[in-house]
Amino acid sequence: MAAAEPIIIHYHRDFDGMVSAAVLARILEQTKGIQSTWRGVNYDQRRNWEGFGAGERFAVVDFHFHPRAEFWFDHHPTTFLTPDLKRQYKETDRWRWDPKSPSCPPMIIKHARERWSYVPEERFLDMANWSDVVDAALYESVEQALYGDQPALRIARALLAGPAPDWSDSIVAAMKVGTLEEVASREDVERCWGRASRNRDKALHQFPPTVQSTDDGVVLYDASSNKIRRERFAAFYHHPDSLYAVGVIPTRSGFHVTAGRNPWNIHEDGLHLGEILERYEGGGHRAVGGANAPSLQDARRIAGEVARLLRESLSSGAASA
Ligand SMILES: [Mn+2]
Repeated sequence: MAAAEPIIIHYHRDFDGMVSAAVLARILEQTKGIQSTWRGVNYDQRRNWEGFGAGERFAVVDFHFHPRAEFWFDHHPTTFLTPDLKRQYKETDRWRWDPKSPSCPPMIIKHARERWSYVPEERFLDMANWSDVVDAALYESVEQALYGDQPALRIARALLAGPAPDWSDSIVAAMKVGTLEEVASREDVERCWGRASRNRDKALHQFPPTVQSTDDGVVLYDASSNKIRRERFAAFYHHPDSLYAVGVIPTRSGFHVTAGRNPWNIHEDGLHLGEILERYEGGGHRAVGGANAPSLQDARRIAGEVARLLRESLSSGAASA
């Protein structure tokens, strides 16, 4: 009998997506004798999602549900692109969705344990734990998020300055066979990490002048200039006592308003940022929200309104307490 055709694992190109691909590739090989190759997916490929992977044998991890995927695992609440796709999903021996999982690799390992009698390797359990930290931003402190030196955090930062999109495929290959320490000490990872670290330092340095106000624990900033580098937690690094940050940032498709809760200074009755941003045709989760604006002027107005709303709610909460 001819060997079965290898399967292509399409993975979300970020730390937990890459670990997911490596873990699944190894598990399929070990438990089912299936060989695989892998490739990163990007959001543009959603446009013809129905035709995605036509004629190939494939799996999808940490990305949208696809009914033709032979194996599929995801934890994103927004995984189903249409109600019809949602109807086609049910948990099976080959598919699993767990929107409560902080990242994707732990659910793949759990599934393989329960359904395929898989006994996980220690290094994959380590990668799965770090995937939760990185994907759900469960860092101990803002200092760890920005300067954490553990192998997983070095790799995650290196990914921010990768040389080409398909570079991640070789990192997945390394994750499939090695430990985080081994992957982090690759020469190309070290080089990208160095570049990404310099970018971080520049971004942190450039942030303070973008701040417009910090009243009532809400940092409002305007980083719309494309000369400003962005670092996700800059506001909370410079303003550790703040509760929220709301800002304007440039994207490839125009200006974006982003709002985030300070993960290291959480107060009890936080507002739902995703719901607030829905009023501006955006969305998100409780702790992070965003919306695209038709113009820079609109983006600035929306950011100002969101900041005002947060401040009003915080100061009325304090008054009634
Ligand atoms: Mn991911």
